[in-house]
Amino acid sequence: MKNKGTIPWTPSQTGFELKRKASFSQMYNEDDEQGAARTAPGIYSADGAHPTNEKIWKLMATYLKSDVPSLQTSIVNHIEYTLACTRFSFAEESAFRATALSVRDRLIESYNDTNLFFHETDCKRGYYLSMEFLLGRYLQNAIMSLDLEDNYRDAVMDLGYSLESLYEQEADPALGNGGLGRLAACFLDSMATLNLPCWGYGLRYTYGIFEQVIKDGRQIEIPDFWLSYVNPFEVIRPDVVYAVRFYGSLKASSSAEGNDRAEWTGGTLVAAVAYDNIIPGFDSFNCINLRLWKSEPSREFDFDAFNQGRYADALREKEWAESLTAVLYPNDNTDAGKELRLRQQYFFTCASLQDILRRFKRTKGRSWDELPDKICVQLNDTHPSLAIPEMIRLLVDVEGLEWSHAWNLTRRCFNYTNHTIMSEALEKWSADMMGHVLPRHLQIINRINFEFLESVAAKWGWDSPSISRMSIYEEGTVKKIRMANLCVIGSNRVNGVAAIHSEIVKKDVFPDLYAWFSQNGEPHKFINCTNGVTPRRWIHIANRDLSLLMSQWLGSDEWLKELSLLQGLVNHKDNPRLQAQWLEVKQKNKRSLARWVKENTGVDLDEHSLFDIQVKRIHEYKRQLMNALYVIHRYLSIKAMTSKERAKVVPRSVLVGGKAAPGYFTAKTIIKLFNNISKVVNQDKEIDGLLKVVFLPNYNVSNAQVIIPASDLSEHISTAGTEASGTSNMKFVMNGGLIIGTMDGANVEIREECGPETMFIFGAFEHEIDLVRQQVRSGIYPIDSRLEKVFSAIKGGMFSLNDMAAQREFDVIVDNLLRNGNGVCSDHYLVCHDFPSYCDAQGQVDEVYKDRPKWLSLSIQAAACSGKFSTDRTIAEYAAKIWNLKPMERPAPGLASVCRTPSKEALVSPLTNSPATNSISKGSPAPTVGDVPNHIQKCSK
Ligand code: NBG
Repeated sequence: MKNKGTIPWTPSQTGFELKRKASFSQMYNEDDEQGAARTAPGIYSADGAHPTNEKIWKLMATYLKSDVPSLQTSIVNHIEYTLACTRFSFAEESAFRATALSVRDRLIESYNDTNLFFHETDCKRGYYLSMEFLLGRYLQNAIMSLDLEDNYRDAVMDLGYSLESLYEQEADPALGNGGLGRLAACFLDSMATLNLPCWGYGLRYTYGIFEQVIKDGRQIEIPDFWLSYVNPFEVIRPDVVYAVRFYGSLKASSSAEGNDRAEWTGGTLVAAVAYDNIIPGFDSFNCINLRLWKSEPSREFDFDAFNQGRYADALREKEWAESLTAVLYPNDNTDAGKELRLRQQYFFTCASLQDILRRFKRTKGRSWDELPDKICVQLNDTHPSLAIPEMIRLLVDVEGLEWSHAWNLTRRCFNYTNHTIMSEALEKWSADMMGHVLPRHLQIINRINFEFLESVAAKWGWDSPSISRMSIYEEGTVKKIRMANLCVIGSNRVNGVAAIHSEIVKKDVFPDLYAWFSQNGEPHKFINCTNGVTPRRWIHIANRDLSLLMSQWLGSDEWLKELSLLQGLVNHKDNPRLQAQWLEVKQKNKRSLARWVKENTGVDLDEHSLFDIQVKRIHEYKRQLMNALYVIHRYLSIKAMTSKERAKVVPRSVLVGGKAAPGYFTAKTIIKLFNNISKVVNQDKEIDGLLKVVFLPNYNVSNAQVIIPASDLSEHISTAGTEASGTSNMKFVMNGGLIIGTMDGANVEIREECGPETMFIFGAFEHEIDLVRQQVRSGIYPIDSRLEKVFSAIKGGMFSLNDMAAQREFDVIVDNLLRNGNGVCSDHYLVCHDFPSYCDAQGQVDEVYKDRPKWLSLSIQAAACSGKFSTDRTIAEYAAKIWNLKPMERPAPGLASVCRTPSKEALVSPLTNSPATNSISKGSPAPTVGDVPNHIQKCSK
């Protein structure tokens, strides 16, 4: 992401102060040699475990300073002492790494002190378990969050580098597939910013999502070895290691309650090693953690095998262990169903839960009954669902609790978010495979299921048809375990990710479970928490000019923490001055994207054309195909026009990007179709300037930061009821792009918030879909004449580029859309049905775009009303409705002239203002946001 060119408004030049409460640039005193004072261990705790080593104490009594010379010293120190480069000659990549390490130093201090605060106040903790975190680049976000942009810019400039070009050096950590993983990353940002005592847990894949290269119009997958230059931000924890077992055998051991305890022995042990990634809050001194696990062999070599000359055998175990976290499964909204994936999932949940329980047990005198008051765990989709039986295993087999006690505690700790209604994504594991890989877990799942069904049968009878649908097991030739049912039964709350989706979850995905729990004591189990995105990354970093413009008109940048404040812009939406500035920012962003497109595809774009963008994973339900068909229609229409008619056409650049799962043939054909359309259209001199089509390669977070701010129009056109929420729709709107879309996912709520006039809505409604499909099956399915022409153009070879294989694939796609009737609905996603209304909506887009003041007014209105879609709102809802978690803002560090001191009288509890030896009695109030302890003492210099 680059911020090149002129920035329309510079706060400092106009005497405008953007003040942050948590500014690390203020953590030193110009006249003082020292940085701000750090907080003493024991200061918040009930039992006051004070430091004993005064020497260490004194050596580390203050924070690192972050003035320009201090940053420079820090950077060159890392250049020489960490990277072993010479200070006088180092490459830009080394400059990036050294800068990153200097940032990490500062993050570590805050992170340690935040942890100390959480630990000593013994607050309840939230854990977000996700197999995916699509973090995007780290450096800029960290420097921005620490409020050190100016200092770092000056510091590196003086060393001969531009901060922006250092940002470009960073690999994009892409440990996720799409929306679900990016949501998890936005959530972490908001958890830290809201000062919630939360941590994320995930896997440290050696290879993230593949890099997409387009060759001859087709997607080629290149492994993403993102660690080739190491990750300077992570902190390896060789001392935080857990053993994870696979396979093996079971021996029942006796207990008062019978056979509920088991001894699981043998099999293969793998080590899980922790890698910490510090997540800074914005305008807060809190830093939280994303702990990622890497798999390693439990012992390096099998020396016996090695000594007997079986070198390959000796290495096999190592390879086997390391393969666990080697690659992210590149599937989106589909279930891989492979044993390696099951092992990854177990490895992840086993290590995370051991870590969570270890932290819980660290406080002396704990009772297990406190567990649900001290921890809550969010399962990001079913991927971490083995955490439920794993918790029971740890409590029963390791900690010795009775089954019913363990089950009761477990159910109250877990919560499950459903992210999709695609049946192919609802994970089901073969019971045989589970029994082989995780014999104890199969046993535990059996018992959970049996007891649950027994309770249902007691009320509804064993012959109720609901029983088989509610069962965790799906009977059939291969008996399967429905992980989603396990999640619902084993969780306290179940949520969907947009209002419409949460309703579908209740009525279509889990209707029987919903009915059961509603009628049997858990009426509030199923809830909704609409997704969001973080405005820090998606406006302030991705679109700095817009961010500044918003602050300028609102008179403050408070909106970055309270996005609803953007509402204040609505009053100005028709102000010509704001409109002119708004347009200028948009044009500049379009120019940047045009440059990016030229560099990456060679295509020249007209920056004054309407930029129409659809970027997301390629999937039939998202209907990129319908977009392609419309582009062909538009192309054919322009070709058929007289020059007079052409003069009225709004020039368009249609940009489409996204990765297809490597094994998803149809999705890959759609990419090929777009690329062929692009070739044909862009080379056609006759329509030059009126239409351009580009496939944007390798869509990822960094590229999204360039792409999204440049859109005039973005496409969110899934068949109603299929897209759980979508989150890019929110990002586009915040950046002043209007939406063409269906009444699906979060589009529905965006329309509610921003006003129907800001969206171009079309297509069947969710409640109509079943009926339409029924009609299609019975043969009532007229094909629009415009679409017929498009089909004949494709079938006639207009886009084959003489590639017969491609032509056959395109034919199959068209044939499938047309194979309906006689009980068949092959156009499952109803492309043909929605096509005419889609064309009409596109026509309205052109009309509104011609009236530029009107378009700008709508664009400002939409962005101004997007406040609901900040993850700050989403996470505050999770905290209140699901986790029952309170903010725990760590007190602001003292200024340089004060220092921490371990002397008794100085140690005053932040909660009571009384000496810290006072214990925190149960029920004492948690510190509220803004409470600053009175523990900082003046140094007698
Ligand atoms: C995706 C949905 C999106 C949604 C994100 C985040 C999965 C399984 N689901 O619509 O398709 O926005 O989750 O909730 O990736």
